[in-house]
Amino acid sequence: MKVVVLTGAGISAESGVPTFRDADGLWEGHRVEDVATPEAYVRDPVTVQRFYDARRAALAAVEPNPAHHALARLEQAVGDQLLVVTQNIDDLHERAGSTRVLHMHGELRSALCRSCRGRFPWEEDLGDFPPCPGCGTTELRPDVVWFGEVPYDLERIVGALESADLFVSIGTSGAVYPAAGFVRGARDLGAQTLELNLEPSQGSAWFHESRLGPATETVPAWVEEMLA
Ligand code: BV8
Repeated sequence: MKVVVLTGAGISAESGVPTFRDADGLWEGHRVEDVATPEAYVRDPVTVQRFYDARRAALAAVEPNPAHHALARLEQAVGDQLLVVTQNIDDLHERAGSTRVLHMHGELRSALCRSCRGRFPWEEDLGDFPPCPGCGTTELRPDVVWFGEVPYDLERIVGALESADLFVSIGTSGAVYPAAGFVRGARDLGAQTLELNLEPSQGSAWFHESRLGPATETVPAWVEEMLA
């Protein structure tokens, strides 16, 4: 049974990582277009760097939750039959022990050089524009995929969706493409589709089954079923 799991901000919500649209649609107080587009970076690199420096530093204050740990347990049991594709830029899947994880929207703990396109593991701030370890220029930016940019690993993801028997979506609103289109693709290619979310997502109609509730309850319960 080949399983592809797509995760979004909802799986990290109970760890204390804010999800995306707070009450008035602001992203931690910023309009998305002011912090998560290449244009925003060119317009005001300092604000964008500070936004991601704050999110990178906040990783130290959060821990993986039972949903992350359950997926790591499932990988332990089924190995390369499982692939986790995450829209999240936090490192909680890996800290829970998952190794087969694709960060299609990038990672906070990585820096991308706008000059040499090198990608480097990164723990510290970028707001002081440190020199690139590869080419020495001060062109390092957060290694995240901004709106209008092409997500990472799309070929591997599409390949996995093509051979998936089961597609499971956890903690995502289904608002952002191409991730929001994966359920239709998987279903059209013959996979069973299951949604584990706090509330119905924009793509709920495409799932064979939707289980509503907090991820720390629904994900361990689903994994126990898979391992039974
Ligand atoms: C691209 C990184 C070309 C940065 C992010 C088709 C139609 C319309 C528009 C488009 C389209 N195709 C492309 C677009 C444009 C755009 C897009 O989709 N716009 C939207 C807004 C309409 N897409 C792009 O620009 C993409 N690039 O298309 O390039 C291309 C594409 C393919 C091939 C060639 C070329 C790039 C998009 C990536 C942008 N970067 N993140 C950063 O993080 O700072 S997106 C970011 O927002 C996240 O990564 C994630 O993807 C999205 C947020 O969504 P969620 O994770 O779902 O979070 P959200 O808060 O919305 O929802 C949380 C859910 O969890 C809720 O449902 C809630 O109920 C649930 N929940 C909450 N708590 C819990 C819970 N569930 C369980 N338990 C809980 N406790």
